[in-house]
Amino acid sequence: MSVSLNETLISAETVKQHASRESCWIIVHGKVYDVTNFLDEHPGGSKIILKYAGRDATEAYEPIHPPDAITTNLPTSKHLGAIDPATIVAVVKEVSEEEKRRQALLATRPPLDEIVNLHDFEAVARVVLPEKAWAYYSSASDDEITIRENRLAFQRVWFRPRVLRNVAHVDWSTTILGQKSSLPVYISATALGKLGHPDGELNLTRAAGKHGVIQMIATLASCSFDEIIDAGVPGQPFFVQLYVNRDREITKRYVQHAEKRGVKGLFITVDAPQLGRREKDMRLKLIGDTSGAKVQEGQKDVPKDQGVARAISAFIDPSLCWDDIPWFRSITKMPIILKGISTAEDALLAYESGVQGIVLSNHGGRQLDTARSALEILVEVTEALKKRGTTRPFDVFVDGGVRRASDVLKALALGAKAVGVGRAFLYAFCAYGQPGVEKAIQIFRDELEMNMRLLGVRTLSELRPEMVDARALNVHTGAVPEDNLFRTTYQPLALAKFRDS
Ligand code: PPY
Repeated sequence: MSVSLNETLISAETVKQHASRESCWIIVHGKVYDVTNFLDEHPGGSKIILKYAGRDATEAYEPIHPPDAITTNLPTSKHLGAIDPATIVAVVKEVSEEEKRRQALLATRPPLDEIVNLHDFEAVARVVLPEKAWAYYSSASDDEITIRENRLAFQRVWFRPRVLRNVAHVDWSTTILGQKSSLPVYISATALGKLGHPDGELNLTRAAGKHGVIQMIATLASCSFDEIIDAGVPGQPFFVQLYVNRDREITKRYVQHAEKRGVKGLFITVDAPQLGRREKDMRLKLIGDTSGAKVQEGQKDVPKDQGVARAISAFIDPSLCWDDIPWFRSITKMPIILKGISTAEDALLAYESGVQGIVLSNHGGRQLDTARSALEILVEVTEALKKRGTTRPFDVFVDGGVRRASDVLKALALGAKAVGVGRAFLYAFCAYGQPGVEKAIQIFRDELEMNMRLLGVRTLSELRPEMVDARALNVHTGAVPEDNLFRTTYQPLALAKFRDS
């Protein structure tokens, strides 16, 4: 905690006297803020702030806000000063039973060199993550059909390998939006990284910088945008994912700041005008709330069963539409990519709108349930774009369910430029920090090398649609061998629970 010379010092006792809806002060990172007028504006609702009224809220604040969220959202007149260090009574924190259990599990996790595939990270993360973090990260919408289909779709595509092609040397490097990438894979945006690891998204940044992989920074990352960029090595390329704010000035500032800091691509999320209902997340929030103290009756607040994500998504603008694209073009020169396209019709509209590319995505199965997999959409999009005839560069990316280099090669053979991987990298750092992410990158390399040799391609440009048989892709029935690793990590949805009597 740093206190500057001319800063007002406020005693802990004084802060404690402002512990109500009428006057609500909180401490975050050693600074005292008056959040009384902000209570009803807080995207997560007032209740959670009131729980920390008159005391230090840093621990609750940290995982779900970038460090500068409070300073940028509160007028400076509400920045009251620094907490007087002499008045802080050391709080001996009781380690919760869950935390003790977690620490014990972390100590017995498999050593990193026993991790051989990306499913392993998920299996470890599921055990060592705090319950809320696992619920938030792993959940998908409604019956979670799409999240499972995302995996299954890859298994409905079969390889048609070529042989005797001298594959002594294979090279899987590529360029993505003009940026060199050591893999045809980029790290896709996932939010709230500090729920799962104290360093949050910086684990991704450091590993990506070391291994020449591109990271897409999430609007709702736990680490601030600048913290992430500053953690990069000189010249490290980044993309940024954008949730469009109802207040377009905020969006404009964010986008232009990203461009100024050298970000190489703007990925606008277009599949989330409202956040999907993720029941694992919602249920846990419900249980948590009923055991907590009733802070305030009858207050204007977010419904208590919304889950972590829905609670903080109110700022996202549901009125975003095709007519807005020229405005985005007018505020930035970064390539614009629309993330969350699900049909050939919209792919063509995107092309006509002048953007530089699209991500075929169902948001990791977290938005419209029973939406199709990106791979299935890819086939119709590639065909539609070919039929139309494109006369300028227009890149098609896919994401969702990628766990193997073979998945990546199938997508590239069917016309994708590169593939986004979100959860697998997230689970890698939740389980093992930065070394986990590095290991995940290494696994992609090893699998790419083997699969490219066995498929008979030396460079990614040698991949052809004829190298896969995708005829079964849009057949949504039929038996296929079971993916046992995925099946054992997949946590089935839970039904309503009786209260303990
Ligand atoms: C998601 O959870 O799917 C996200 O895209 C991130 C997010 C987190 C919180 C609110 C809205 C979106």
